[in-house]
Amino acid sequence: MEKRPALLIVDLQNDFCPGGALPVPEGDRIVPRVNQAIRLFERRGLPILASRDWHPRETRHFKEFGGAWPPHCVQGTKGARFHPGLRLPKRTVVVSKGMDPDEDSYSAFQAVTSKGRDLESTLREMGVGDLFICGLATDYCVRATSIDASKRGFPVRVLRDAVRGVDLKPGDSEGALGELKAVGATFVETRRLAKVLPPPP
Ligand code: VGL
Ligand code: ZN
Repeated sequence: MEKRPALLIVDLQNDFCPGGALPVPEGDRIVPRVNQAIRLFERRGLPILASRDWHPRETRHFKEFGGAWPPHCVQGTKGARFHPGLRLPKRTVVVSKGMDPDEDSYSAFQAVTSKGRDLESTLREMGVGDLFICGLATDYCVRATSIDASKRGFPVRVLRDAVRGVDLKPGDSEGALGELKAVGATFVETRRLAKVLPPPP
């Protein structure tokens, strides 16, 4: 069967947006673009997936327990919810990661569905080829997810205007985009997305 493209929205959660616990500068600005991408995939009946950072209260991922980050995206909290402006269709496949208190888990390929299924087997079962990736943060989860996707044979297309980075060190996001290019990822602007997707039925 012909492979079909899918949209993967990475960690577009309250805590990664301005006002949240680990805000990505302008993280919320991408919401209208992501919604635009969702509409295009929805109209074509193409798979839509959303990952979420989903931590226990105590994890070595947090500063308090030896990690790098302030507490964020704690399971069941408001900060862990998807941004309220995000228009996820009911059929969206949500995958969660970061539940292991001993691991950082930046990649959505370390995430599982509500039934405990991993992302890779979920994508294969849906017949996914190209993976269109958007969301937060460019220099962490978007980076790790895109590198893993490439390694596993999914051609990666980053929605260039629908990602934002933390930039703990200035230039981290630009560096990450360079790395992604080096592993074969390509970039597309949301307004050009309709041109690179198969036409709607
Ligand atoms: C992320 C920092 C800490 C991410 C998750 O999803 O990019 N970044 N935890
Ligand atoms: Zn995290």
